[in-house]
Amino acid sequence: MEASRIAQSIGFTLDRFIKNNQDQFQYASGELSQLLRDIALASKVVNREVNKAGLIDIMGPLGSQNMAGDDQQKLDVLADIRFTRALKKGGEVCALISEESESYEDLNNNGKYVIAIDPLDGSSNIDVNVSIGTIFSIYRRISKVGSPIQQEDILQKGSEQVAAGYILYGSSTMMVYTTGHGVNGFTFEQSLGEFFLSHPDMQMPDNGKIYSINEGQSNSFSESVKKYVQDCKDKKMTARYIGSLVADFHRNLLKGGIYIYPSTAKDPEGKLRLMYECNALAFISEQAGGMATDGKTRILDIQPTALHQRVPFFVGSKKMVELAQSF
Ligand code: AHM
Ligand code: MG
Repeated sequence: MEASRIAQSIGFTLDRFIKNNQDQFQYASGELSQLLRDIALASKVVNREVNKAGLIDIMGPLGSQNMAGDDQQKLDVLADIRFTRALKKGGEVCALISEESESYEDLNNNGKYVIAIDPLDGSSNIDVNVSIGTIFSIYRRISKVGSPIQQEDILQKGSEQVAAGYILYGSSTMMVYTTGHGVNGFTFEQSLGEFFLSHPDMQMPDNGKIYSINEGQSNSFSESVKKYVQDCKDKKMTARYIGSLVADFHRNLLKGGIYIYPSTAKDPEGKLRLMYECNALAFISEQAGGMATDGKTRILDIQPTALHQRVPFFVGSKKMVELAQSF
């Protein structure tokens, strides 16, 4: 959709926007649209839980079960349950890969899509009222609909994503997603219970002044990463690190910047997971004019070999990521 048409849609609800743009999907049968709506719905439920997170301890003594009879769970587990339930009910997804489960889950053999999700990322920030996020990647299954799931359906390269996005639970709640036709951001209006298009056709500045990396680990960075970070300091850039990937990425998407999680002594392959953390943000960054690499290879070109595979991650403004890679 051209920029002017998108600009005219500011204020559209997410539902209406998805519907109006359904013809962009290669296989426009409405299922991918429904899947995006299912994700948005589950995210509203999770948003509600996130917002009352601080009350759980206060309300805890009332009993260990909530009104639905569920045991009270940690928020990340709860978010996993909410998304899994919504996707199971929706029926469009045949297999679900989640940070919270060792193996993938078969949802519906007649579903056309595979989804990889980190239901609630930024675990260290959950209990301290700092922004957290949900990250998702959607693929079309390769095997025949109705047949059992195959390994090839599960371990697809990021370049095969048909849609990807994140939900940021921050000072406001936002959903940002792409279906390969640019990136659009929607802000949640709490009292109406709706996401509205607030950030049409998002573009990542080509260059920026922000670098985001956990410098506490710098002793174990490679020489090249150390040099790049020193270069950022020499150029008097600004360090910003929330420790919540979605929040750090979102800020850099809007303002221009680079996010780095390199290999360290503790995590030689980096800490972040290719399938449900890096691929989605790599797809979004490229769609917004940015770039994502593991230092050598384009993230979207990496063939996954395991569900929970980790990769070093450099993502953000194109010129900054190119420069980091050149080091
Ligand atoms: P998680 O999946 O356990 O939440 O870990 C992922 C998070 C990212 O959101 C964040 O960017 C990174 O871990 C922070 O790690 P560190 O505390 O090592 O800097
Ligand atoms: Mg995570």
